[in-house]
Amino acid sequence: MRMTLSSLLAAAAIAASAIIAPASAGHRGDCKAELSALNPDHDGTIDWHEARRAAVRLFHTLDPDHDGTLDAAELRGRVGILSIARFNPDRDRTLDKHEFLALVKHRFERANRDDDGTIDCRELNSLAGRRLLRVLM
Ligand SMILES: [Ca+2]
Ligand SMILES: [Ca+2]
Ligand SMILES: [Ca+2]
Repeated sequence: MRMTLSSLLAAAAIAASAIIAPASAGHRGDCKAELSALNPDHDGTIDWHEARRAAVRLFHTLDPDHDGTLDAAELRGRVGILSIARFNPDRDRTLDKHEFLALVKHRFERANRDDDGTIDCRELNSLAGRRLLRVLM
């Protein structure tokens, strides 16, 4: 039995797809870009007022059909289906602005380890901080 050209090409394609690009290293230790985008008063930390404003802006960016809700497709890569279910008390499979902000607030509080009301660079670089960032920008 001999391999056809197409089966060789298929095998090559499978081999190529197995090579996974290295995940981006992120901005470890340096959050200048995030802080300058999210922190208009330049005090080096993000307070809830600043986070909420960024979240509202993101909500409108992610909602191109302007129906006032975000579905799983619009939230892809930012909010998983389990989180959507958890912050969706009306069970309509979408998050309206009020529900979305409740989720953002929850992530903000998780990221704010020292409970001082603001997120500093170190907190932003934590796992909880990266999760917060995904719903801010
Ligand atoms: Ca600030
Ligand atoms: Ca809902
Ligand atoms: Ca803090």
